[in-house]
Amino acid sequence: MKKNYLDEEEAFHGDERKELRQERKILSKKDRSKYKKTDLEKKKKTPPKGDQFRRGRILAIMADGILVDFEDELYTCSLRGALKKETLRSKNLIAVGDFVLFEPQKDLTGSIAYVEERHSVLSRADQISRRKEQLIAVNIDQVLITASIVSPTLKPNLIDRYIIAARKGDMEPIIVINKIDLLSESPEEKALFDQVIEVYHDLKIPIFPVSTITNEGIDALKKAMEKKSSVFSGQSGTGKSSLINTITGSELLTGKVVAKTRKGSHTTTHTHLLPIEGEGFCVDTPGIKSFGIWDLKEEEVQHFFSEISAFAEQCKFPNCSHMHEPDCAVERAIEKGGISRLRFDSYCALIASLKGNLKR
Ligand SMILES: Nc1nc2c(ncn2[C@@H]2O[C@H](COP(=O)(O)OP(=O)(O)OP(=O)(O)O)[C@@H](O)[C@H]2O)c(=O)[nH]1
Ligand SMILES: [Mg+2]
Ligand SMILES: [Zn+2]
Repeated sequence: MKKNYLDEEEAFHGDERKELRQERKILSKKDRSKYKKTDLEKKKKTPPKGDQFRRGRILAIMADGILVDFEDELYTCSLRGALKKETLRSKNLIAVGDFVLFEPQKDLTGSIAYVEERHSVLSRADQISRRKEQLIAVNIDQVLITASIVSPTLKPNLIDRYIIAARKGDMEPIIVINKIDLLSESPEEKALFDQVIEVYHDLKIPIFPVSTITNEGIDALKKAMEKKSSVFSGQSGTGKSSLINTITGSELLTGKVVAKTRKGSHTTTHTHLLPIEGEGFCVDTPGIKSFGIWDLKEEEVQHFFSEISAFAEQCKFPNCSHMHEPDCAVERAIEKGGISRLRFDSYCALIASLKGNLKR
């Protein structure tokens, strides 16, 4: 049986139940943990001094250690005990893309003593408990939200969730529609493709139609990645690893899309960072099934759907949910085409999923 893509991370970060127990214990000792937390934060701001430390970047987190790059030499590192205690609040303390101070050994192992402050964070709500933030990659400039129309079938919902996660984490969202070579066969799918292009074009979110088979659009995408750090995210099978191979000439493993279900086979099992030509980096991530946005409140959602909030000002009720109230300007705009049905469906699904979370 194929290993679940999260297994490697789980193996590294330890038993979920144990973590939850520890978290509960900490919450019950609120005052002490508050004291402890500020203490740790203070410690975090002052990097350790000494000639033994080197500044490296985390390329990958594997079951057997953290891969740190220092001047093109790769070190397999562990975390110092003092740092480990902090993992109790977020699921993982360190992430791919982190800059760290570590003490290297001659056998290319090392221990990480300090994690630098991050300028951006891509994270999700932890899949199992939803009560922890799971870091995907950090210190990244842009999220390349990778989708395909036909195989796998498009999930507009997922695109909109990634856009919000990117903006919350201080990154630019960019949409990549891969496998456009498959479009010519179906007029319906072509119509959906045209609609998607128009929707995000109107929202001024860059969108790149590409194909690794015909190489259409690849040069334009390459240009957008120059001198930037980019993370490829999206469903399994959309071609994230294939795109990275095409762009960097690397030989990452790629996998088949199951014909019957049109779903990818979770080929990439862990997140890793690699350099690209012309001073940039890119990060490959495992395809995901669902994406919960970390720390998103229901009342915040509308703010991330600018076209909906623009019309909402004209609704009769200031707290209109746009789902059943009379005299709703959003409803009118959907009918007249001012708001796309795709986006409104995403909006409703997101609100519904947040309500579901609250109940639990
Ligand atoms: N027709 C077509 N197939 C493509 C294209 N790009 C990638 N593929 C195929 O799509 C399948 C999945 O590609 P991957 O690169 O493994 O997809 P991924 O997004 O990395 O998937 P995970 O690692 O499972 O998340 C492979 O069989 C690729 O050959 C494309 O532009 N057109
Ligand atoms: Mg992959
Ligand atoms: Zn309304």
